[in-house]
Order: sequence, then C-alpha cells, then structure tokens
Amino acid sequence: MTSAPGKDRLYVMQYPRDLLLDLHRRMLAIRLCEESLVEPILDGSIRCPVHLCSGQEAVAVGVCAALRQDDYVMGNHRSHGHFLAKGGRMEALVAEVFGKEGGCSRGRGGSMHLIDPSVGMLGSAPIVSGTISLALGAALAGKIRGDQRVAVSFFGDGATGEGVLYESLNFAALMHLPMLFVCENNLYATHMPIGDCRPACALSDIARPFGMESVCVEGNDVLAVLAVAQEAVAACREGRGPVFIEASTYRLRGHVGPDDNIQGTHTDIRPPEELARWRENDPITTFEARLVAEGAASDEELARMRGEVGREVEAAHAFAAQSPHPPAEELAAHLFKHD
Ligand SMILES: Cc1ncc(C[n+]2csc(CCOP(=O)(O)OP(=O)(O)O)c2C)c(N)n1
Repeated sequence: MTSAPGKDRLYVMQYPRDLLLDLHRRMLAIRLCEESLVEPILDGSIRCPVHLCSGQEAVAVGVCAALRQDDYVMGNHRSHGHFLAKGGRMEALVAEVFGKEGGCSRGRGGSMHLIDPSVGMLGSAPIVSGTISLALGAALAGKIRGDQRVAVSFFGDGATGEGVLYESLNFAALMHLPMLFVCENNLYATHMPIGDCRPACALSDIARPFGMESVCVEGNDVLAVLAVAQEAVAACREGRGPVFIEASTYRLRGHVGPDDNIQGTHTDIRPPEELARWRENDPITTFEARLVAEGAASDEELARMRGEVGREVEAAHAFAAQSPHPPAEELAAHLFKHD
C-alpha cells in the first residue's frame, strides 16, 4: 500500500447514494455542532479550553465509516469529530463541553475528555501522543482475544515529535497488531509550522523503518480517506496490520478557541492567503459541490439536510442547558486517589 487510491479521482456515483449522504450528514453534524460552540466560547459560557476541528471533518468521518461499531478509537485534544464520527451522541458532547452532568464524562472532563465505550470511542486526552499507547493496548487486547477488532489512534503532526509514537510503531509492527495510526497533518503544532520542527520528509515515511505499510492521503476528500481506510482496515482484519495513514488537512479555526485570541492577543500566525486557499478546499463545501455536480443529490435535498442537522444541534444545546452542573460536594469523586 504505497500510493493513495484517492489520488486517482473517485467519482461519487461509484458509491451507493445512502453512503454518500451519510458521509455528508456526518461531516455536517461535526461542522454545525462545532460552529454552534463559537459564540458560547466567546461569551465565556463555555469555560474549558476547546480545540475546534472545523476543516478536518473528512478524516474522522472517512476513517470511522470504514470501522465497525465495536472497533476502537482513541483521540487527542481535538476530538469532537472523532467522537461524533464514531457514533457518540451529540447531546453528550455538547453537555460535556458545558461541564454538565449529562455530558459523556459527566461534566468532569470537558472538551478534551470524550468517551463512549458503547460505540467504541475509548477516550481522548490532551497529552500530545498520550493516547497512542492506549490505542496500542486496545489493539493488543483485540489480537489476544482474536476478535477481529481494529483500534485506531488519531493524532496530529505534533505527535510525531514524541518518543512514545516510535515505541508504539515498533511494538505494533513487531506484534502485527490490528491498528491504524492516523496522523492528521494540519501543518501546525499549536503555532509551530511543521517545516520549523521537522526535516522535509513525508510524515508517512516515519513508519517505513518499522516495515509498516504506510500511505499518504488527501485528508479533505472524504471518499479518498474512506478508500484508504477500508483497505487498511481489511489489512488489519486479515492479520496484515498495522497501517500508518497520513491525512493532509487544515484547521479553519484557531489552535484553541475559534480564533486564538488569547487574553486580547491574536496569536494565529498563519498567512491569510494560506487560510483562504484551504477555505477553497473545505471538505464539506467541495463534497456538496461534487454531490450536486455528479447527480447524487440536489441543492434542495442538501439544504433540507442542513436544516435537520441544525435542529439536532439545537436539541443538543437544549439538552445541555437543562442538565445540571455536577454537585460541588462530588468534585473529588471519581478521581484517582493514592493513600
Ligand atoms: C506532551 C505534551 N506536550 C505539549 C503539550 C501542549 N500542546 C497542546 S496541543 C499541542 C500541539 C499539538 O499539535 P498537533 O499534535 O499537530 O495537533 P493539532 O493541535 O495540530 O491538531 C501542544 C504542543 C501537550 N498538551 N502535551
């Protein structure tokens, strides 16, 4: 698996219409849900740090669409998309971000601690690279049990500077684990351009010394991601894993919060022309255009879908609003304590 099938353009009509619309709806759900958080972040009603993944939806949706519900996913600090794409409930996500009892971590974790084991979303955490070894453990457990489950670790390009990634690549390759290493290369780690912290080499190359299959895919093209992920998942189920996937993408919002305006100082140093170029390559609007141009959906259908998803987002906010804050006397409950 050395080249990306996505490089040769995939025509939408090669796919069942239901699948196409489902992929689109899932990307839209992530986008509209995230954008609904912008105002509450800015007016201070959301108190936890929030890393929006607007612009990166096609990676989460394309990969998760290739998985079974009982496959495992672990995310990082930017995981709203991973959570929703794996089937996590939107109301549990929104309530969590607002720190409410009805949230998926009962309001204790906030945006960076998303979990729903019932759909295989094993968790997310802010320590860069911290969850890679946990996904590795899930893959090892699957291999020992022989249950054909695949484990996916989503991480950013910044994680490629952490040693645990290389230890995990080595162990996964050594044990032929059913695991996908999915690197979402959005070109920046916080405000550090990738070119300033890595020698010029494709990130997918870092898996090669371990003898691992690796592939680089256009991460804003949901069909290209799906094709690569399906092939990689099949390889894992047949015992030919692990596989490393580098998905090139871009975040359309700031590193944290909508615009990185931290304490009155605008810290997003990305060139406006670069942002404008990537806005043109928005995974959702470009897919919408393809669906219409190739006759898979009409403008009216897509507008109706947008309305339905918008109402789902409103319902998630209504759920979060009526959910109580965790009681103060329970603040220390559920914490690890060493006596
Ligand atoms: C071990 C560790 N070091 C540093 C940080 C601070 N930090 C938070 S996010 C981040 C950058 C992450 O970049 P990347 O992995 O590319 O993900 P992206 O934010 O681009 O999605 C850093 C350095 C951290 N959370 N954990």
